Amino acid sequence: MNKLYELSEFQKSLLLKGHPLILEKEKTKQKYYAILHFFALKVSADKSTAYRLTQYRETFGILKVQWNPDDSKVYWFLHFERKRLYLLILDLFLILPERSTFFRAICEIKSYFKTLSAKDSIDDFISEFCKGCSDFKYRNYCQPMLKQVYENCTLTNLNSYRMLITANMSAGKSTLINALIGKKIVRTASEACTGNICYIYNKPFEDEHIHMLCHHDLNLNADEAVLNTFDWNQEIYFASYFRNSFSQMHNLCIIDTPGVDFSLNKTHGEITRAAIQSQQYDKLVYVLSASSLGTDAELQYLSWIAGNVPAEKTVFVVNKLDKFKASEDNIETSLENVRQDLLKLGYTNPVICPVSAYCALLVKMNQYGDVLSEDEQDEYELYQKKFKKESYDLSKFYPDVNTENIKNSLLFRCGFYGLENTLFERV
Ligand SMILES: Nc1nc2c(ncn2[C@@H]2O[C@H](COP(=O)(O)OP(=O)(O)OP(=O)(O)O)[C@@H](O)[C@H]2O)c(=O)[nH]1
Ligand SMILES: [Mg+2]
Repeated sequence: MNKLYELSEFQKSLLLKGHPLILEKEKTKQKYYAILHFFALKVSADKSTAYRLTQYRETFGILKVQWNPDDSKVYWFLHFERKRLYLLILDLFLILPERSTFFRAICEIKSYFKTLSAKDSIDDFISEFCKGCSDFKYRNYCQPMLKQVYENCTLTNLNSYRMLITANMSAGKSTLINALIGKKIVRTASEACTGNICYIYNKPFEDEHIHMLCHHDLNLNADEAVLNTFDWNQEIYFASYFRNSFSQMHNLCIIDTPGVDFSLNKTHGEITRAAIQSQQYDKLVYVLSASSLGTDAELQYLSWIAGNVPAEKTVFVVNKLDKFKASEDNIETSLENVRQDLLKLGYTNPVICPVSAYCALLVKMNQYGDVLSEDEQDEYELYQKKFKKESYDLSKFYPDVNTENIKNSLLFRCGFYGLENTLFERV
């Protein structure tokens, strides 16, 4: 991670839809925004601060800033608009890119107060708000932003859980990651696609903003156009809310890696092997494509993994099972063959999870209201029919999963709920 950005700040969510100022008069918004702008820019010339301020300005509907605060106006605001002072502190916490800049802004605010007790009361407020329990007079007024501060702080305090995804080329690593997140973030393609390590962190709540950091370039709103045109041969970091029922239990990082057997570019394999040997991760997810099981390349790489990664950290995912033809292939037999190959490599009780990652991605996109393209809609409808059939139902391979609410759901029947359960619940 680029040293300029603390991880927790990179993962911060911010949603301005319910900001208390939206309901205030035009003049009040102008004044509040000018003060916010004044303190934020006093301590940070960062691009991300400028972007956050624009978000506030647009939310408040301010076309032109008309109020220019001098020292006496700032003094008046801080002393006589008490409830807005607390809101200002919360907003600065959400806007500023590092804790140190936030505390510098607080020092600036405190310099407008003479008495020690006034300065202390600001410190008390700050030390309480991260715990979400600050009981102060204007709590109701500040609640929408207080809740966001609390949720951001909570994520930082959760245990970190890192998962590295590896496979040969085009097995569906990136699709599997998108399915875990429930959005199309990392690029997928039928030819060699991921060219370097990509880290994706979760955010505490949905704010519809994907953060992207590459070298020193931070983008707090990476839209589809950016994601589609970006050069995936560089190391890159993302943060986004994960549409995953387990994601709020951990501070998550999923690591995507290039396929190791891309014969035209040997560095892909080298990058991935180096990452597997040097990175910290709690689980390694090895993806096998059901349409090319048992190849030499597969057995070769599995053997390298067996020699380099502790068995208890490794989960095997057999992907693309939607491609099986019920008349020609047998899922049980194929999974048993995979198990036998793994036993020969020394695994005693390998965890093998059969899925269709692409189906799971479409299910989540549909469930969260994303517009599916015509092709995606067709495929989604086909999957609905396919996984209803007994021969395709992958849920039977997850007998330990508690199924009460999801028994007949497509996410369960395409194996993905069982996989998520295996990856996250038993951590
Ligand atoms: N039918 C089907 N296709 C899938 C599934 N998962 C991935 N694919 C397709 O397989 C191709 C490769 O998927 P990627 O996710 O890009 O594979 P990858 O392993 O990340 O590839 P590299 O990064 O190039 O090594 C894409 O065309 C995906 O749409 C699946 O579950 N079912
Ligand atoms: Mg990929």
